[in-house]
Amino acid sequence: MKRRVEDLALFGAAPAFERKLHVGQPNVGDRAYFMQRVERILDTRWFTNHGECVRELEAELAAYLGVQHCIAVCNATIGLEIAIRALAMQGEVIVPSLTFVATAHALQWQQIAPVFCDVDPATHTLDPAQVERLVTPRTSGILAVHLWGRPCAVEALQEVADRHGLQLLFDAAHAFGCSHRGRMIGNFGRAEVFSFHATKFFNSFEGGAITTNDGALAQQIRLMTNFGFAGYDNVVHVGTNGKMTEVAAAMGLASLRALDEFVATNRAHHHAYRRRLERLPGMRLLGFDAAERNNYQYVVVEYSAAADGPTRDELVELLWAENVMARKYFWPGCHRMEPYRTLYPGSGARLPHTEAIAERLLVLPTGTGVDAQDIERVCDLLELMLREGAALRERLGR
Ligand code: T4K
Repeated sequence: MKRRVEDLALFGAAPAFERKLHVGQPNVGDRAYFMQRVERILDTRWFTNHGECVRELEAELAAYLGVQHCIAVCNATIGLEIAIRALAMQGEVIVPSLTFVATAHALQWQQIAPVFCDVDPATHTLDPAQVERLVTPRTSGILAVHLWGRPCAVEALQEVADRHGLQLLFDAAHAFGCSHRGRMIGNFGRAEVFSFHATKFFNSFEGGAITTNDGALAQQIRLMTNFGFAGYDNVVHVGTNGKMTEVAAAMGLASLRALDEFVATNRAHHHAYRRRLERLPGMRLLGFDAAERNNYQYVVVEYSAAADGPTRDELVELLWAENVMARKYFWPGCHRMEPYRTLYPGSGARLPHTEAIAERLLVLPTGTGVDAQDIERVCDLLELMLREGAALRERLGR
C-alpha cells in the first residue's frame, strides 16, 4: 500500500524524528578507558607539550598506518599550514575547489594562491590531466584531497609532480583508515594530513596528525609544531603552536580502541542506504572500492532531480523540517566563497564538473549516533519526497 505524505507527518504535525540526526555527530570510543586516562592526566598534572598520551597516540597511529613518522597536531587546518610551510610551498599551489574551505584557507593564510582545479566526475578527486594544464612557472606544489575518504589518483599526481618538480601534499582529513592499492593512506606524497575533528568518525575532540616517511621532514615539522624548540630555551626554527593536548590524545586513544566498531557500523549503514537508495530515481550513492580498506564515514548521494521532482535544495529543506540535518557538502565550492570569489574571479570557467557536482550533492547522517531503523525512516522520507514532489512543493508555498 502506498504511504501518503500525512503518514510521515511531513509539515504540520511533529517532525519524523524527535531528535536531530546530524551529519558528523561524534562517535564516542571506549568511555571507561578515556575516563581512566583523564584521571591520570589530572593526577600527574601533565596536560600538554608532547606528554604520555600524545606519545602513545603517535606511536599507535604510526603502527596502524604503517608509516614511519606521525606528528599529532591540534587540528588539521594548522597541520596543513605547517606541512605547506615545511615543504616551502609558495606562489601558486594547485588544489581542488570541491573540498572543505580549510584546504584553500591553509594556503591563502600564507599568501599562497590556491589555483582551483576541476575534479574527475567519477571520483570527485583532482583530475591529473587538468592539474598538468594549470602548472605555471609560479607553481610550487599540488595539494590534493582524498575526498570522502576515496583515494586520489595518487600515482598519476605523483608523476605530474615529479615531472614539474612540484611538492605533493595530501589533505587526508577524510581518509583515516582507508587504503590505496593495499597501502594505508598516510604514506603518499611528501606528507599527508589527517583530521580528528569531532565530526570525523575517528575523533580526538579537535585534532589531527601529519604523517610522512621522510625523517628530515618529520623532524622539521615536529619543531614547527612546538615554536621551533629543540629543548628548553633552545629555539632552532621558526614555529607555531600546533600541539595536541593530552586530553585530546586520550580521546584519540579511546577512539582507536573502538575503531573497528566504528567502521563496521558505518559499513552496515552504507549498505543499508544502498539497498534503499538504488531503487530511487535520480539518486546515486557514491561507492567505495571493496578491495580496499574504507571508513565509510560519508554517505554521499549525487541527486539529479526529475523535471517535476523536488530540487536538491528543496530535499534538504524538507529533510531539515523532519530533523534530518542532511548537508550540501561542499557546496558551492571554495572558488565561489570569499575571499576566493573576489580574488580569483575567473576560476569557475574551468570548473564545470565541480560546479555541476556541487549542485547535486546530498550527504546523509551515519555513524554510531543513528541505527538501522533511523536509516530506514530517512529512506522512507526520501522515497515519499520524490514521489510526492509536486504536492510537497505546494506545501512549501512554491
Ligand atoms: N580538510 C578537509 C577536506 C576537511 O573536511 C576538513 C574539516 C579540514 C581539512 C580541516 O580539519 P579540522 O581543522 O577541522 O581538523 C565540519 C567540521 O567542523 C570540519 O572539521 C570538517 N572538515 C567538515 C567536513 O565538517 P561544518 O561546518 O559542517 O559543521 P560543524 O563542525 O558545526 O558540525 C556539523 C554538525 O555536526 C553540526 O551541525 C552538529 C554536529 N555536531 C558537531 C559537533 C562539533 C555534533 O553533533 N557534535 C559536535 O561536537 O564542518
